[in-house]
Amino acid sequence: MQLHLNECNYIDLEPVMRKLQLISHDLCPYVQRAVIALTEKNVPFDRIYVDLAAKPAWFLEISPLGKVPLLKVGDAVVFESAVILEYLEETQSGPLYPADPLLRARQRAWIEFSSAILSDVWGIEVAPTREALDAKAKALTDKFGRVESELGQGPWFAGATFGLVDAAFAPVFRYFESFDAIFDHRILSDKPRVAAWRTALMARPSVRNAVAADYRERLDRFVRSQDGALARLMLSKAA
Ligand SMILES: N[C@@H](CCC(=O)N[C@@H](CS)C(=O)NCC(=O)O)C(=O)O
Repeated sequence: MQLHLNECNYIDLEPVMRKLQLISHDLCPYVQRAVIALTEKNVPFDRIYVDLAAKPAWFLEISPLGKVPLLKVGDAVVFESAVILEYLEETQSGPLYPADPLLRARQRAWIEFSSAILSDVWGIEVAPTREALDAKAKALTDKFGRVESELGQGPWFAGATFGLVDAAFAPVFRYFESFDAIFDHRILSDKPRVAAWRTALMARPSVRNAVAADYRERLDRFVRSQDGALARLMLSKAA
């Protein structure tokens, strides 16, 4: 379908009218960001899962970095979760960013910050030694100190309205359901605003339903498979 603007210009509406496809992995927090935003905006989409331990040729062909998520819009591919969030914001109704450019810029920056947090979280999952794990826990404690200072009265990052920063941070907190059961990390201790935000996020239906019902077992299996310091703590807890 083409929308004619004048004699020689038109916008091709085909891609935006086709059902979106999200190329996913069952544990990926960056995928969850996109799922949450799509759900909040009531956008129908198909989810296609890829085995990242044995990436199929079709996936390697369309994923420049060999990573998920990918959003397929017709034949076009959008990669990088933060860019996918931006694209959804620009093309779908139900705004998840404020209108003010400065507020938007600051929210984009906090989404970037959540990616730095996810990187430390990954460091905890795969840390080979207790020292490496403790270093990542310390880095996370400091970063969440920053988040505590930034948060207001809630319930969401920017106050009364759920937004993209919430979608970006929610998958971070999901890890803490596992971490809390494994070791006394104290990363989120003495941070009442972070604690309240976490509770609100984990109760949000778009967040709860962004993963399969057995996500926790799958994550625990993954941690065990890494055979690192966290896996050893997990085993000693179970013994
Ligand atoms: N910066 C990327 C990170 C995505 C990412 O790290 N995805 C992981 C899974 S959670 C992945 O696909 N890893 C496969 C690999 O690195 O080989 C984004 O925000 O989309």
